[in-house]
Amino acid sequence: MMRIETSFLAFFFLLPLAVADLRVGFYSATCPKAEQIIQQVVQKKFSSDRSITAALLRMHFHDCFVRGCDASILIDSTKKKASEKTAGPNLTVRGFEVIDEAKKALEAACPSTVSCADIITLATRDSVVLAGGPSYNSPTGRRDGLVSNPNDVNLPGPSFSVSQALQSFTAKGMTLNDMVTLLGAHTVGVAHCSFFEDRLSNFHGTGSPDPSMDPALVTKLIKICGGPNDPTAFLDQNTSFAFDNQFYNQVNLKRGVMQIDQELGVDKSTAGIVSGFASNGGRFSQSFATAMLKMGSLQDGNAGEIRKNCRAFN
Ligand code: HEM
Ligand SMILES: *[C@@H]1O[C@H](CO)[C@@H](O)[C@H](O)[C@H]1NC(C)=O
Ligand SMILES: CC(=O)N[C@H]1CO[C@H](CO)[C@@H](O)[C@@H]1O
Repeated sequence: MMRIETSFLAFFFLLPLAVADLRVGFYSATCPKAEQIIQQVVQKKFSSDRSITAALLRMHFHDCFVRGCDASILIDSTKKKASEKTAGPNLTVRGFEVIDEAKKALEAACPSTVSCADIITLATRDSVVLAGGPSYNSPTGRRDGLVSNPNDVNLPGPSFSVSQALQSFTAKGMTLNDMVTLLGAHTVGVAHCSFFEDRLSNFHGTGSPDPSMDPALVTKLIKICGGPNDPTAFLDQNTSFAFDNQFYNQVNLKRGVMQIDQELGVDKSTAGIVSGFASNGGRFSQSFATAMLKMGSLQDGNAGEIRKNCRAFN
């Protein structure tokens, strides 16, 4: 009895202090048009550049996996202090201008009310719908973090095995199924050759390409990567701009571009999940919405602020 009461008290009093209270419609009284304003900015951007879906998905992932979803990824470095943006894996995160545009419109409508962390979350959600992905209600009420440190950035790499990658996900309370599902975001977007070139020839010192890649894809990618300035290739070689389950179908055809993607089809622990999603797009959509909500709820426990400018602390 004593123990139950103690843990009940701990739950009741410590939890609300530790994490922001996320709920659907957090801004319905304080900024009723917030979600609509964000959706309109994303829609406008999408109509001229469909690659914004990929940009925002990756930004959201990188934000949430470093200190929780707190917009730490948006902070610009200053002469005095480097931010997360200067860490290696940031290199090619993009889409910052869309967040800026939404923030500007929101500050005009309801100053100092809507967090940059919620803008990333909602803009990502909306961009996925525009690309044909699932629509879901997203809880809001995140606060913007007060720290952005390149040394905190410890993200999985493109040549990781399934078990290596899984360690970063389980460290965040996410499961193998969550990881395979979220990697389905690689159904849109591109990767620079430097992230997969090791697979195209002399893979692991063998003198040959990665045997788990379709030889026709090897030939195609060698051609693409022969260009100057680290070119890019689509992660989903079939429906590159559609948010669908084709990524998994491509993996089953040995057409995963990055090693981690193809590993999902090779590893015994994940191959079945890949086949399930490849054959059932509805199941993938549903699983994706659930996993995105889970990723979007990652918090590091510090209250934070509502930034006026997403690129700088107040
Ligand atoms: C084991 C986990 C993951 C690894 C190792 C990984 C690695 C990478 C790498 C190396 C790139 C290429 C970046 C570039 O060349 O610019 C990339 C792109 C991308 N990633 Fe991941 N990723 C992982 C998980 C995720 C998750 C969880 C999401 C979102 C839910 C995501 C969404 C994306 C998207 C959409 C792109 C394309 C970005 C663009 O077109 O600009 N990734 N990823
Ligand atoms: C490409 O995607 C379409 C639409 O989902 C699908 O019907 C087709 O089988 C796919 N083609 C290949 C070669 O995977
Ligand atoms: C957008 C951005 O700030 N990218 C930075 C990523 O990190 C490299 C160095 O590690 C910087 O040169 C980029 O400016």
